[in-house]
Amino acid sequence: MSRHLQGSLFDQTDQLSLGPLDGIRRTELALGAWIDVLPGWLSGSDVLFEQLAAEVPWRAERRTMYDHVVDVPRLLAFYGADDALPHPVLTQAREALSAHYAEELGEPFTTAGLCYYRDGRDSVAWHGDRIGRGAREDTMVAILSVGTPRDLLLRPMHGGGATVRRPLGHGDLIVMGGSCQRTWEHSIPKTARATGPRISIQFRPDGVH
Ligand SMILES: O=C(O)CCC(=O)C(=O)O
Repeated sequence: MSRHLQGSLFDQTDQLSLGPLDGIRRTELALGAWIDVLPGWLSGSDVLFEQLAAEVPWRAERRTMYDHVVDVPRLLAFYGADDALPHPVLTQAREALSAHYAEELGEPFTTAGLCYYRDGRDSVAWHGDRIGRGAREDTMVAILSVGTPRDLLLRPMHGGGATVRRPLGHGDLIVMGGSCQRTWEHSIPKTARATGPRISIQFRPDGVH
């Protein structure tokens, strides 16, 4: 299952470890939305990529688009609040995020959604995480990325603002917060460039999808 991953030149350790979250940098977006970004939060991230690619029970989904049924262009896995995560470092990451944002979020991160982008043809279209409470309430979605960086784009949902672009891979962390899921949307566009595989792990509080 694992596609060829060109490892990071800057992260050559096999030792998986999470850095402190104090260095995370916030960028305020318009309309009460913000993103926090911490490049290289996880060291040894190529090891985690290989393990997740090989061991997670990835699901290929299909969905109806107009009158066609099409493949969802990425592989997926979902871990509910009571499910054991596929690697202990992900449990540590979820605990560290829950502790760091406890006061601001007021509840822990509980679930983990995993997406596997096999190459540049895999993608996710513009959307906000608005199935559930994200449609009505401010919340947070924290995404840890491993493997080859791909651009995450963000834009205001109703237009009128510049698109924000953040390349994410090799252990990078982004947290989307405030009204981000309601007032902004995000995507991972396809790319024609030769691109290696990436896995994203999204931590969300209960009831946010
Ligand atoms: O892969 C990513 O970083 C974004 C994933 C995402 O937006 C989603 O699955 O809702």
